Amino acid sequence: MPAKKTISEEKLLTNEKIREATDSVNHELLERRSYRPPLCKVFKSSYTALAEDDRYRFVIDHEARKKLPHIIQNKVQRVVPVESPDQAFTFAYTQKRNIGIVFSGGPAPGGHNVIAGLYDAAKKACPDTRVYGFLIGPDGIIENEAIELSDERVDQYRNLGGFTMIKTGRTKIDSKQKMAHAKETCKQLNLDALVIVGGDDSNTNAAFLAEEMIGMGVQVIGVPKTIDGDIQVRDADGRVLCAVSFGFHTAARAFGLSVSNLCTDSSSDVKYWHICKVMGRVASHLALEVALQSHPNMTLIGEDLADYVDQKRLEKAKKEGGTDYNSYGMTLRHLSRVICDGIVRRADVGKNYGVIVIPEGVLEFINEIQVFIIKLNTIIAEYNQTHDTDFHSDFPQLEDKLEYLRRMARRSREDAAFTIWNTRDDELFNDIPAFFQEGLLMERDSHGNFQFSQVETDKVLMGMVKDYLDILYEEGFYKIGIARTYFVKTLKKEGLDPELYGRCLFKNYKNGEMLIIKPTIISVKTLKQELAKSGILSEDKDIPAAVLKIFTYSIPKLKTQTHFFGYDGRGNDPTRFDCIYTYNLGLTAFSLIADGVTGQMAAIKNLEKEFSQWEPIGIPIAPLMHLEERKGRLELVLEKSLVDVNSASFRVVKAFREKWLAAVPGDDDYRRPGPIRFTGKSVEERPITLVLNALEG
Ligand code: FBP
Repeated sequence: MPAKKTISEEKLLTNEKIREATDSVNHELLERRSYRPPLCKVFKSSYTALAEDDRYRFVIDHEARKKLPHIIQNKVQRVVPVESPDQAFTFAYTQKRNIGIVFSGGPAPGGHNVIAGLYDAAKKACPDTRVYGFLIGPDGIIENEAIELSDERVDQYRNLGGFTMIKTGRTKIDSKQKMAHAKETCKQLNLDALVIVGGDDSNTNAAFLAEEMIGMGVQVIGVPKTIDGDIQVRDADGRVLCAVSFGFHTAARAFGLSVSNLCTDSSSDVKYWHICKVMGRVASHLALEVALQSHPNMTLIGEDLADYVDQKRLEKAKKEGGTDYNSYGMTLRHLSRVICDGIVRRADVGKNYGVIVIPEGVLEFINEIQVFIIKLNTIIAEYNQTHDTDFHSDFPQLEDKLEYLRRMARRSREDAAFTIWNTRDDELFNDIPAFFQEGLLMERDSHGNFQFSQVETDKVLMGMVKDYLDILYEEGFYKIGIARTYFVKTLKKEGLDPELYGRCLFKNYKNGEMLIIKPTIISVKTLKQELAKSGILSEDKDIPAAVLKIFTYSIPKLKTQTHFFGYDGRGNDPTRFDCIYTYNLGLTAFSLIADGVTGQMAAIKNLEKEFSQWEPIGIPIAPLMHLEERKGRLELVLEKSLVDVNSASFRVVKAFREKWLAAVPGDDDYRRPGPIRFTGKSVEERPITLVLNALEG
């Protein structure tokens, strides 16, 4: 064969086809960037005003009333069109402004469109208005690190995922000094308004900044962001004001697709259990949506576990005339048993594979772990306060930290004094694996949140699952079921009588479709004993190869693959839902600014309905705040919304548990949500949880 001609590297790189194939600007990117999201009806009007909506009530926390006096009376505002504005209105609306915007917390798909919406609306009202993007989160405000946004910069990121344009960070503006710096920055940039795009903690920041800067005339507007989906706002009467934060839909669709792909793979090569940890620091909304998207065999929902009541235990205590408080909530051990039960039942029907979805924050709902988290938060916070130093710098190694705890326990014992860490805590803590101890002792984030994303929750749970499955195997209760037809065929091939052997080997030979080896047979030795006992085989004879083959086949080997779905979904390009939602959020934020309010969160009501019914509103942030344990003390923060175990979406998932576990012979019930499609028809216009929950109003 003649030698192939090689092209020089220079020619290779200047080749038109190669340049086109490797260009970072591809067709999809251009198509995304050029998409213009539709506008909510009210934004078709050139001017918008706000109409106070008195129908909504909130139960106000006394601490919020004390700490946020200037914004606590804020009401829900509806954005309404103004068709014939008077001169004074137009003058105020179109005045030149300086507006700052910042991303705060983890990225969420759609953030760039919030900027685009705000930018477009601000420039349309007054082309001289300046929009600044603060860099790398709230640090950008504290240190006055900002860039002025331009058409080119904004156009470059329209409809694209990530927070790449101005980056993000998790700094909390929680000290007088940081607040003073933030105020100074606003003064230096002559800001009229600041938009904070963030989750519960960032909107808490927004409320405090709004309160602080009200006298300076700087308006502060929040925007509900987080893939976790835990910013959902209802008023005191349960009316939905904000059904979900932006980014949730995209992340859930991305995770749903990955989990679905694993369902396909696992049911093809039938040898792995895929353990999928799905982000959601506390709430399990993402896991719930992923379950609806892809129907994995098991999905744990943290809120459901916390709601668990051990009725048997409770009844027993009642009979003895008492109450057993340990009956409430699930322990780690019990949870591992629940998982084992699913694995064993699928194994019984020959399915030695499957997919489990575990929410990242599941441990927060397990009693004993929650106690550890709170105790350790308090210990670390108290240490830092007393010594005016940092616990983690003083005790960098796990062993140092453990020694500190040991000393505390010893002190409590020797002085017979009450301390937060006692001998029992220490003993229980020493029982857990080192990597998990390390996780529980890890540094909290700047808002005092436990960093679940860094703890190998799946490893902790699956470690316990594997241990218990070993026990179940030893006890003879964990076997792989064998199809009757396969058994009969295999034995007949060797000239053996399936009836004779079947009755001896299986516990359900009489009527089972999937045959399960008797619990007494757990080894070749016990197999031989059973055959001998039935008079089929004498002690000195070898077990027939076909029987041995069947027995070997019945021995389960649990092979797991673990996956963490989080950062990938956060970086996904937004779904059409998130693109449209966020662009309109940006427009709403500008309406709130132009109409002069502060301490409000831009939101869109009726997200669960057709787009034509979407209503841009402002939600007062201060009335949504409550006290929460952070770094060992109670702090005022925006209340997170957890999965409601009485909601339609949860009840549907619960009702389908058995069906999706599919511990029956035959096919699994996996669902293929398909890839996220930006163009063309897509059935899933919005999260399934939203659609289901809306059915109940
Ligand atoms: P936000 O609440 O800031 O949106 O972040 C949520 C989240 O994505 C969680 O799901 C996850 O636990 C956490 O961020 C991970 O944080 P980090 O990016 O600091 O690792």
